[in-house]
Amino acid sequence: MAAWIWTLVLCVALWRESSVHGLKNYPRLRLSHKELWELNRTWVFQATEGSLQHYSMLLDETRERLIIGGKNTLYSLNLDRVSEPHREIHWASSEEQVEDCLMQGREKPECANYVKLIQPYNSTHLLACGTGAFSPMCAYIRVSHGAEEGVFQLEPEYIESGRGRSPFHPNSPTTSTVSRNQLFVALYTDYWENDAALYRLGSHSYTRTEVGDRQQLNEPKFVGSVVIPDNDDPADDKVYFFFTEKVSTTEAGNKAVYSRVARVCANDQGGQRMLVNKWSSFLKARLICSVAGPNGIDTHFDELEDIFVLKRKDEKNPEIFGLFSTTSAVFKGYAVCEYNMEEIRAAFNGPFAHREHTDHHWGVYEGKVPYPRPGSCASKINGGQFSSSKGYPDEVLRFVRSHPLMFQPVQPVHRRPILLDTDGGRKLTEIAVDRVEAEDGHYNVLFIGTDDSFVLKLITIFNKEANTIEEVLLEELQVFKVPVPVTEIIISNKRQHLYVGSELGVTQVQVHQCSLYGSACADCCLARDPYCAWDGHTCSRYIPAGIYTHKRRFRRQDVRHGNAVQQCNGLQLNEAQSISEKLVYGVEKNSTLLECRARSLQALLTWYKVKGVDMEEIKCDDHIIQTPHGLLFLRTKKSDTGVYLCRSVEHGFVQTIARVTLEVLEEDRLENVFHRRDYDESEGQLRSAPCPFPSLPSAPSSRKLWYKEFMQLIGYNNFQRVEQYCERMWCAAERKRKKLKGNPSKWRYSQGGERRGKARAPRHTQD
Ligand SMILES: *[C@@H]1O[C@H](CO)[C@@H](O)[C@H](O)[C@H]1NC(C)=O
Ligand SMILES: *[C@@H]1O[C@H](CO)[C@@H](O)[C@H](O)[C@H]1NC(C)=O
Ligand SMILES: CC(=O)N[C@H]1CO[C@H](CO)[C@@H](O)[C@@H]1O
Repeated sequence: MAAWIWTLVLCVALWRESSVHGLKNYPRLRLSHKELWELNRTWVFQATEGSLQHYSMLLDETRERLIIGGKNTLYSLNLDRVSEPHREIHWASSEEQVEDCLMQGREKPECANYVKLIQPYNSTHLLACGTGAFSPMCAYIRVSHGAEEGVFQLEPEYIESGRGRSPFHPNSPTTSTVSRNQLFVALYTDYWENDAALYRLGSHSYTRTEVGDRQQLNEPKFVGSVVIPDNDDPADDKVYFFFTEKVSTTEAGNKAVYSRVARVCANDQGGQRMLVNKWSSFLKARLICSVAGPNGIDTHFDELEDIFVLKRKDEKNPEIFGLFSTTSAVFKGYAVCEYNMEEIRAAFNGPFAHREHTDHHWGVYEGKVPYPRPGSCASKINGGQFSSSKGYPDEVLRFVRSHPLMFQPVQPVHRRPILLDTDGGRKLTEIAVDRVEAEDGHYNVLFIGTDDSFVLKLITIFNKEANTIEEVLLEELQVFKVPVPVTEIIISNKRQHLYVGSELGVTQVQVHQCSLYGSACADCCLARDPYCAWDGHTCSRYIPAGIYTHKRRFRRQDVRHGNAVQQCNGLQLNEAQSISEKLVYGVEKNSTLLECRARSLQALLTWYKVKGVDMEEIKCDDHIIQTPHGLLFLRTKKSDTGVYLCRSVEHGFVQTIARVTLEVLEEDRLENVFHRRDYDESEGQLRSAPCPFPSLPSAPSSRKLWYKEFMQLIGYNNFQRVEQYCERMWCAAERKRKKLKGNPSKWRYSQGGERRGKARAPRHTQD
């Protein structure tokens, strides 16, 4: 048997294997970078090589720019099209700085200015801070203001030291946020990376964590930060920092890390006599993300990889999503946990943790808690008797210093992850979330970045009765051409675009493309994409009722169940037009492929042979096998002649997607025709396809005769079909064979990613 068939068989085996345990996590659609490109769904900004290692990004929606700080460079990209000409600022360290850096024994690539922080500063300027070749520095960048356009300039006379705002080391974890003209930064402030600190930087004052206080921060890896109001009094605004840190041996095994949320008052000025310029409100709690194991032992996901704060109309209550991984050496897995502010506040309002000695266990602090309660802010709501934390009694300051940890951890919504990935394959790196209003409620659409250039788009559905969480993997988008870790995902709700960063550049990708699911009602419903609904003609962006109320009754969508049978019953009008009809010629004793592919990778395909008014399901055996590309007859028999139906089943919805008529040509009748073929002895294959003779540059003219004979055999009135047949069968098979030989796994990857044209649209049948 020809080599390509064996490869195919092998691939089918692999494909089946993977679908056994992976079906749940199988994306419905998988789009390669090329496909995204061809669909006009993506635009790419390609940075000069290496310039986007350890970069920072700022979405500036008012000026419609995406600002990126890379190595020695700042970029300003057009938010509408990141691929359009951009503006650039070169901002490198001075020669002396680089020399000093090299003298200290640092490597050449480290001795550059990596921009680690970009934040809005005032109405005309941004603040940018970089490592400055191990000599942190900050600069002010003038940007457009009002009607001005295209301004992007560094103010050379205002370069200042960046200590406390940028770390020294390029890959040192840093996070920052801005609120009411104050900058909050979490970073390592020194050359040796010993001093981890949370900073508040106002115009004339600062507050920070105590130097070397391991109770507050113990070798933290900073992940995120956000300012969240507690109530309508701005004096009660709190800053939340998310990080992982080491925990002492008694708290949990040796070398363990925990994920934390720490909180301070945004207006914390520190104490007057004690805790001068130190937080008087620093508290922290553990973030739990775990699954219950069979024997009551939970599996904890303790390493926080990324955090996303989903803002809502109610600014006080955003939803918080954490992407976690395990720290275990044996078991690698990822989980997404969702937290609400109620639970986070409950932990901070709950009991304080206490222990007598560092090698004792943590217990509840049961003594008297001083007033005002440690961790509360100097505000009207707290009695208004302190205008600033400087007025706090010493005993409050003493208490907060000795009891920074809350006893209760923060539990996730539903008390378990909303998403689990224990496949052990690719790494998950980033998360962004969009809240989408659909016909049957609100959905949080998760975008998760991987270490191999993909963004997974999915929703999770909680079933209250069954107490289960269903993951619906809608799309898998390859946002970069070559495998590279996704290191940033920024979402613009306004534009409905994602900006995905990696060291190669930034890809802009539309969050939805409803037309891709197909134009039929069933296609649209089965997609279960909350962004999309069937509008009576096509699958399009769902616009919630109230905006275009008159349109509403045409909308069909069922995100929760994907019940196309119920939603689309009686709506499939021109079904005969939409089913793909094909005539295929097979040669007796040779292989023949009847092509059929569902757009959805989650659909199950079944083949039937039409027998009069009935039809019979095809059972695969050593003669016929079902491949991801279609039905393959290994040795076509005369009796295989007939009409075949390819049907897909998804969510109980059955539709015929292809109808293929197979005609088998007898071998001996062809004998004469084929005796002049080019034959490749080693492979038992035709070296060149017999079909498009005129287009084959190497085809000798004698072949024309050959073609004629073939045409005679098949009949001239079938000319068009024969041409199609030739094109598809011979040439495609030849091409495929070459491709398969080269890289079978690549081929497997593209399965289903190849979309079909308008030819296929479903017939609606109900079983
Ligand atoms: C993409 O855009 C190009 C140029 O605007 C257009 O010619 C092409 O048809 C578009 N492709 C799709 C799939 O919309
Ligand atoms: C913003 O800050 C920069 C740098 O300090 C300063 O030069 C500029 O005047 C400020 N702009 C406004 C409007 O205050
Ligand atoms: C027409 C054609 O392709 N015939 C081939 C059928 O398969 C046998 C065995 O592989 C070949 O020898 C024929 O050339």
